[in-house]
Amino acid sequence: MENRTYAADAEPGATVTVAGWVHEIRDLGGIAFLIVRDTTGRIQVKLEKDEMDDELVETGLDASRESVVRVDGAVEEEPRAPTGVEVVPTDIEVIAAAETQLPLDPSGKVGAELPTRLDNRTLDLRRDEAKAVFEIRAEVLRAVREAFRSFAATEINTPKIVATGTEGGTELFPITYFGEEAFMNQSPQLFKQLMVGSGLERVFEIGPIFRAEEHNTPRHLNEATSIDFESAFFDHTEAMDVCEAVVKAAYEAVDENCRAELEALGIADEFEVPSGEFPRLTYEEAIERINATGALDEQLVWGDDLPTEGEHALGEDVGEHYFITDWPSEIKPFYIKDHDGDETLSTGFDMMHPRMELVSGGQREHRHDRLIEGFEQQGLDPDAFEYYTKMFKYGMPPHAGWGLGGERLIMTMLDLDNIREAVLFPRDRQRLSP
Ligand code: AMO
Repeated sequence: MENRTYAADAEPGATVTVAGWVHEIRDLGGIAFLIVRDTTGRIQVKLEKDEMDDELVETGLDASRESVVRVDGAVEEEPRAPTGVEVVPTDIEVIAAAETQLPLDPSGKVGAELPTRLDNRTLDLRRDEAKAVFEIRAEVLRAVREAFRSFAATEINTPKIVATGTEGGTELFPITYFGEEAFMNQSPQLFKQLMVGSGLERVFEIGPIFRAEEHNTPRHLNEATSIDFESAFFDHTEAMDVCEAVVKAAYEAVDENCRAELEALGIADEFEVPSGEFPRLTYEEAIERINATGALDEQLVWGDDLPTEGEHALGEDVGEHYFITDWPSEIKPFYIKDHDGDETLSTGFDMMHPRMELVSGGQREHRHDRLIEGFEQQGLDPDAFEYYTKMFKYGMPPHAGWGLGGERLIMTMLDLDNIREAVLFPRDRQRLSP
């Protein structure tokens, strides 16, 4: 639309064309106000019944809520208007009329349940609160990319249709690929590792991962966004340093550039950028601390995975982002390297928010023979991964990296109850459309 002015940019004295949605009509008798909303905010359009052209006033008054309209007119100062200005119209056009029965109320006055909101995401995202989450999500991804670039990492894109899984066979979505069985990729793990042996050395990817998890929880998705990092000549501690810096960069950018969105979400005052170094607890310390809280009926012993209640108890105890390092090798994937001189202890780590796990990572096994052994120990057929293992015969440097759940980062940052709030069109057990 030529010469369109955003609501937030309308200055007194200007002649403008504004376009957006009918947010509300306030009819006070002799005078009425049409509130038009666009991506920048709202603007009041004045309708004076006795003084203005009848057809113009009627078009304005008859426009149904959420219809798309264009208004030409003069901007005047009006201290009583929500933004201190109003448009005195010379022309109003209803570009796309909305039905009077709406599936949800975009003004937010009448609340709607999450499934209704997700079924009607377009209307839902006309609400400031819902929209704010995705403005922040975009800023987080921008900041994360910038942080990776500052660490000289190259952004890559790897296949999402693959021949084999890497993160456990039960969580794979099978598909048919020209008559052959294939899968949706669970993680760019093997591809990003292959890249550290290439001339790129240090890479990152932001892309979808697919997990056929059966459980339907507020923190699991069947399609999630993974923020992956991998670097040649890094050990697990160096990978953790980058992980911490990237997460802090995301918080700092939101703190600096998303004040209006934080206000819309009602968390502007309490929003805090994590300060100081994230504590690094060993797995052994973690289970001791969980046991000491008394939160679990049974004491954890070496080799146990941390149950969700245990994670919660520890998260409350620590009270900030933290790492859990030095996991037992047997509960970490085949590609994680063991500590030199102790095959039972892995270099794997998790990075936790007090509410949940955000990241898994570690140093990788780069020695070909050991890698093959790892596959066999995990009951995987190394031959199916030959495209990957083969490259470890041609000069694969020591390397480390991690994967960060994008939605979990947003969810914990904004204190959202449900991970689905951070996805436009979530995929879960019940939801394949829209
Ligand atoms: P992992 O399987 O732990 O590790 O995944 C890494 C992070 O991705 C997020 N995540 C999910 N988020 C929402 N719904 C899901 N179903 C889901 N699954 C995972 C979590 C998790 O911490 N290849 C390794 C990473 C690495 O070692 O580099 C991996 O995929 O936040």
